[in-house]
Amino acid sequence: MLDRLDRIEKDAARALIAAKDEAALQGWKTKFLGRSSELGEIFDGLRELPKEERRAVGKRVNEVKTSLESAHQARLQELHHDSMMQSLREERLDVTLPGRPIPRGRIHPANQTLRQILAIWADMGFQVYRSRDVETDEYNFGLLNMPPHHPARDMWDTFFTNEPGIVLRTHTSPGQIHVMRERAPEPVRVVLPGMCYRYEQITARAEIQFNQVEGLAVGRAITLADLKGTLINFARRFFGQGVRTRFRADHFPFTEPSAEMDIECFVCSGQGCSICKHTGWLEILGCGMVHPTVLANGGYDPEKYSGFAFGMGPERITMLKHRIEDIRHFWANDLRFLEQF
Ligand code: FA5
Repeated sequence: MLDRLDRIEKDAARALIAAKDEAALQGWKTKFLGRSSELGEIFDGLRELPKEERRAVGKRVNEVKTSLESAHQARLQELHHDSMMQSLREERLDVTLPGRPIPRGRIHPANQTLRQILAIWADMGFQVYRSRDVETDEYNFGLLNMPPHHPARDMWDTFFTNEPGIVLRTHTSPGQIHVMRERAPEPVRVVLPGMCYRYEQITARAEIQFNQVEGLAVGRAITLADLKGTLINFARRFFGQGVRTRFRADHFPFTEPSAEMDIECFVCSGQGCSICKHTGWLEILGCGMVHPTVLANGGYDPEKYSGFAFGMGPERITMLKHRIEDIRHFWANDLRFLEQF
């Protein structure tokens, strides 16, 4: 029996060296130390041995068991250590290496201005109203006091679609009718931002696609003084408190009277330069008192209600602000341009 125990010990030692991973080690443990192992069998049979033999075998079997258990523990630690060393070797990480810069996106300069403009109007109590890009001829022109064949339609070179009577809006003004028809007879104070489309010759100042921000206020006893005061307030908030402004009479079929608003050229401080075409002034928007016919088309009685409206171009304003010489930069997607903002 003692020889048998010596043999078990030797076999186990040999097999332990061959166990190269934790799964193999677990198999080894079951085989040599498990309940149905040879050693377990000897333990179970101890009671049947003659008394004098039982002592010696009992002592030896306990020795072998303890020695196998500590050998197993040592081997387990060895395997853990090996696998840790291996992962340290394979997953080496140099934490002192400089990081790779992640390219950061930016808000498009036109949208930066658009957001700034809308934030100011929101602060002044104007709600943002989104209106559609594709319009009917009636809304883009007719309801704005330009019936078919009205010569003023020529002010807006239009993209017509294959669908008769459907156009790409040439300005945000048709949104005025949508808002009024939705809100009448309640008072209105809204701004309408969005893309406009014109079949124009593309030049340094004119694109075929550009943003406008329309404004509309309708209520009782709104006057030209309200229009001027509100727009001057906006110009001061946008361009700075000291900005000088002026209004020039103009014509739009949907406003009466109509005007254009200029700010003093900030490049030459009104002295005259190439940016302001030597006038000392820069045009920033068109405006006027809503025409009675347009008020009526919107559902308001022009005898009781009045209102003002305006339309400005964020790209042109951005050009003035950042002295951008060509509007084509806006949609050319040239990173050298965009990264400057
Ligand atoms: C209009 O479109 C009127 N609907 C504005 C208006 C609204 C007047 C309400 C009265 C009451 P105008 O065509 O001038 O007006 O355009 C207004 C602004 O849009 C211009 O001042 C300019 O900033 C911008 N804009 C016009 N055409 C272009 C273009 N081709 N490219 C870039 N911006 C343009």
